[in-house]
This record gives sequence, C-alpha cells and structure tokens, in this order.
Amino acid sequence: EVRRLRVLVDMDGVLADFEGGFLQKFRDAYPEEPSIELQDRRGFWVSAQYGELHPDLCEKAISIWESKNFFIDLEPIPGAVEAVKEMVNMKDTDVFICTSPIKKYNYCPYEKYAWVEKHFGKEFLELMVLTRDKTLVAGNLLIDDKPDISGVELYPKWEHILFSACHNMHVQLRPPKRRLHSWADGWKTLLDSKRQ
Ligand code: UMP
Repeated sequence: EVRRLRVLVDMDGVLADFEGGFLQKFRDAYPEEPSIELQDRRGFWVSAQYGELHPDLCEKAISIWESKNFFIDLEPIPGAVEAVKEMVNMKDTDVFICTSPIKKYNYCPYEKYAWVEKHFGKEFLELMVLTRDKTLVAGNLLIDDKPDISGVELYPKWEHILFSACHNMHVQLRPPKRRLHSWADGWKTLLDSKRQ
C-alpha cells in the first residue's frame, strides 16, 4: 500500500509571472507615473506598496489586474510548465493548481482557466481549485509565494513551501519553514521528503 502525495501549486507568482506582467502593463498604462522595479518590491500586496508611493497609485495598480486580458497575457514562470507537467506524471502523486481569484470576477476566473488550457492543455482544467481560502484545501504540500497564508482552518493539512519571488526575497522564514527558490531548485527532492 502506498500513500499518495498531494501537491497544491499556486498560480500567480509560481506558475504565472504576475509581477512581471503587472509592471509592464502598469508602465504602458501610466507612463507618467512612478513604478517599482521588481528588485525593489517588498510585501505580497502590490497595491499596498504602490499606495505608499502615492495614494492614487493603489487604485491605478488595481485597475491593471482588473483589466481584460491581464491574467491570460501573463508569461509562465521559467521552468514552471515543464515542472508541473512532469509532476503530474509522477507515480503516486496528485497535483492541483490552487489559486485565489480577485473579487472583480468578470475576467479573472475565466482567464485563469484559459491560461491553464493555453499553457498546459485541456486535461489540466481538471486540476483547478479556485478559492479565496486555501486553508480549506487538504494536501501534503502547498507551493505558494505568499508568505502568510491563513484562513478559517487554523490547522491546514499542508506544509507551506514558500516559492521565492521578488517581493518575498527578504522575508526571514521561521524554522522549520522551507523555500523553493525556483523551478530549477530541487522540487523532486522536496516532494520525496514528504513521501512515506
Ligand atoms: N492580488 C491583489 N492585490 C495585490 C496583489 C495580488 O488582489 O496587490 C491578487 C491577484 C491574484 C491574487 O488574483 O491576489 C493572488 O492570489 P494567490 O497567489 O494567493 O493565489
């Protein structure tokens, strides 16, 4: 008898380059406004850091990801598509794509499905989990670039692996919390460490 490993993989910042796509579209939409280089990003919330630059910029930042074609146009994170396609085919492994849509729902949820179909294929739509509360989802691992993941379930089933992103590079992890530095980092070893 083998226990299967269930891996939850976040989308924005882990599979899809939200930060890069945002910066490009923000600069195109607001060429006169200041923007934040990726190396200067701090904190998960883009809108909060732009809001600190100037109060008007919070709303302007939000307008970018609320626009049609923002999510579908995101580039994949390097190595992400290859890694997840390989992970899905691994023995005794179940993979789900676990993502929180924004509340302005006219484009985002649709485009998240369309993005997965575009980069992975129709079969992968079966793996989609859209939720604003990832603590409700049971899995062994959650690979996510958001440093603090909380919700109504105080004891989520998963171990959160922090996927490195421009905004979390400087976050000091409290042991035993672990990072995956990129898709070139040892994700297979990480999965094996959770098998028994
Ligand atoms: N998001 C915001 N504000 C920000 C940055 C991101 O609402 O400043 C949204 C975009 C994504 C979601 O839909 O948050 C990220 O969700 P997860 O990566 O936690 O799934």
